[in-house]
Parts: sequence; C-alpha cells; structure tokens
Amino acid sequence: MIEKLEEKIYRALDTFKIELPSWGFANTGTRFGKFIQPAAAATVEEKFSDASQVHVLTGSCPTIALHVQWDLPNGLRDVERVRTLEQKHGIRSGSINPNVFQDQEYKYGSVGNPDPAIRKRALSHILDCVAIAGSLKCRDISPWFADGSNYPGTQNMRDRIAYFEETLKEVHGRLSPNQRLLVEYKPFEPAFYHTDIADWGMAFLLARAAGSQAFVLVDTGHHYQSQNIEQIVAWLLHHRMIGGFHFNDRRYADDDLTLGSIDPYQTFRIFHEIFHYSWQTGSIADVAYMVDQSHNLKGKIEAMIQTVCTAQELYAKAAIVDHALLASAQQKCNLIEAEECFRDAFWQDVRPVIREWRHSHGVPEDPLGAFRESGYLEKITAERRERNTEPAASYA
Ligand code: RM4
Ligand code: MN
Ligand code: MN
Repeated sequence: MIEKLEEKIYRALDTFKIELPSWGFANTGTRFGKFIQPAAAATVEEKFSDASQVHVLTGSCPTIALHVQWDLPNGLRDVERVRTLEQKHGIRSGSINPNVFQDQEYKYGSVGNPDPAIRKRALSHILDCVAIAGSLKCRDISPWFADGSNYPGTQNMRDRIAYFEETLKEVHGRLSPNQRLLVEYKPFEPAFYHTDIADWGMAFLLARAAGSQAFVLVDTGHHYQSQNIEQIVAWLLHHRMIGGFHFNDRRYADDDLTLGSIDPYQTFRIFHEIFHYSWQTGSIADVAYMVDQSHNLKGKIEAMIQTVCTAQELYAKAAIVDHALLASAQQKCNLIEAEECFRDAFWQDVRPVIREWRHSHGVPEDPLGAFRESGYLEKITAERRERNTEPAASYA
C-alpha cells in the first residue's frame, strides 16, 4: 500500500510544473503604499535570476510568466535580450501577459472601451504580445482585463460584450496552431460596479466566441466569498475549456496570499477534480499551473519557494485519492465512505515522500532551508539595496 502511494506521488510530481510570475519578484504593494524590499528585483534580468533560484531548488519551475509592459517595454525589440536571459539562467519564458490596464488611455477600458481608437490600441498591443510569444516560442497568451465601470447606467454592457468578442476573435486569428489564448476573469477591482469579464461563464462564452484555441484561466483569488471553485473547474473540465490556473489564496478578495495559507483544502479539492477527471476519462487535462502572487510583506523568493512546496504537497495529496474506491462509494451514495476516502488523502503526511522524491531528483530535500544557506539573498540584498529605495512602477 505504502509503495503504491509513493509511486503515485512520484508520478504526479514528475510531471507537475509550476510557472512563476515575473511580477512576484518585484516591489509591489497595496493601493495604500508599498513596503520596499531591498532584495526585490527591478529589472527583467533580476526577475529571471530570482525565478531561476526557485527552479534550481525545487526542480519544478522551468518557466517564468512575463508581463510585456513591465518586462519587455520595447516589445519585440526586447525579445533578443530575453532570449539571452533564458540561456543564462536556465529557465524559459512562459505565458505572455499583455498589459492593457495601466496606461492613461485605458481609464474607461481597453478592449471594452466605447472609443474604437482605444480598442484598436489595445488590440494592437495584444497582437504584439502574440508576436512576442511566437518569437520566444511561448504557447500561452494570457490577458487579464481590468475593463468595467464604476456607476450604474454609465456604460452599455451589451455593446462591450460585442467589442470583446470582436477583439478576441481577431487575436485568435493571429495565433499559430500551437498557441492558446487564456481568458481570465475577475469579479471586481479595479471596477466596482461592473467588470466586463466578471466570472467563468463570461470568460467561457468569450473564449468560445474567440475560437477553438481559447480557454478559460482560473485565478483562484478571483471569486466571491465561499464560491465553489472546484465545481467551476469540474464544469470547465467537462467542456474541455480549462486552460490554466493562477494560483494564490484569498481570505476576502483578490488578496494574492500564499497558496494554501488560508484554505489548503480548497486547493486540494481543485487538484482532486483534475486527477479524478484523468482517472475517469483516461485523458490528461492540458492545464497550465501558474502562480499569480505578489508578496509585499514576505521575502519574495522565500514566499515563492513556500508556494511551490505547498502546491506540490497538495497536488501529491490529491494524487493519492483512491479513485476506484471513491467512485464506487459515490455511485452507491455511501456518503461517509466517500467523504472519508477523500479526507484520508488530504490528511496523509506526504512530506516524507516528497523529500525522497526531491532527493532522487537531485534537488535539496528542504528547498527553503537550502535557499537560506545559499547566500543568494544576502548577495542580492547587498547588490540591490541602494537602488531599491523608491517604489518601482508595478501594480501587481
Ligand atoms: C490581476 C490579475 C492578472 C495579473 C495582474 C497583475 O489581478 O490577476 O492575472 O496579471 O493582476
Ligand atoms: Mn491572475
Ligand atoms: Mn489577481
């Protein structure tokens, strides 16, 4: 029995890759202020360097998500530089994130803006992102739209749906056959009355309208309180419309807290849906696992290592659910048996097996401890301290 669990965990972790966000290594904060960290990354080179530390120590984070405006401010002209960084730091560029929420022009929206010139500007930026993704050989273009309005009656919501459909179709038309468009939703913030893509249903319909290479991206922090996220995942799996995740945890809103710090059972339940789907259908769900967290109080690299380790633990727990037993208990409506089978996996201490797995893959058994001993933090603190006295222009 023990042997079998180990095998399941090894198999699961062997293929579990987690993408890190470049913006998670930079100085960020709340709208009330930023607490500057002397070791924060300010350049794309520093972001690559920090992300590569997490990969070296965990062996599970071979890609870094890039925000074009922050990381490739000169667009395609910065691609060569990024390629050099990929080589130098041994990690690749992952999802390419357009940024159509920060410029003054986007005050009343980007793709949903009533002004056709601004919609065009947003489209052209997203198309640049498709081209950047193409030349960096990245599969996913992952836009998040801040579009919405703050007061009832001030915008035509139906018109804006049509604008989104139109633009996303155009973007989709430029994808190469291996690329995907991931449509992310968020219920509110920065818009506080209506948000154009507020939930998974809207994202689903827009992705459908865009074309067959468009899928939904689930950011775990982008839901109302107590929403059943695993049920959303189940629906998206059923329709083969799930493209990926932005992982983080939340207590109140889009809090960007460390995954599993508030509700690890939630993450376990999401992973379970994915494993159970694979077990039942015999097909692996093609899901991109990405972190979307900005830690403004915790040390950024340490928090990322913590996140990756937590994700691995919860993924491993979901991998050891006895699917056959669970399915038969569900079929017979043996509620206690089903629930205990489920809970049993969640409460297993998988950490000793994960430590062995790490050992067998030549990475430190304790990535956080190894990071603390590596001296990397002291080195970058000394190098970056002087420059990091003012907040950088990043709002993640
Ligand atoms: C948003 C959203 C996006 C991320 C930005 C920076 O809240 O989660 O995925 O790109 O933040
Ligand atoms: Mn996100
Ligand atoms: Mn978010």
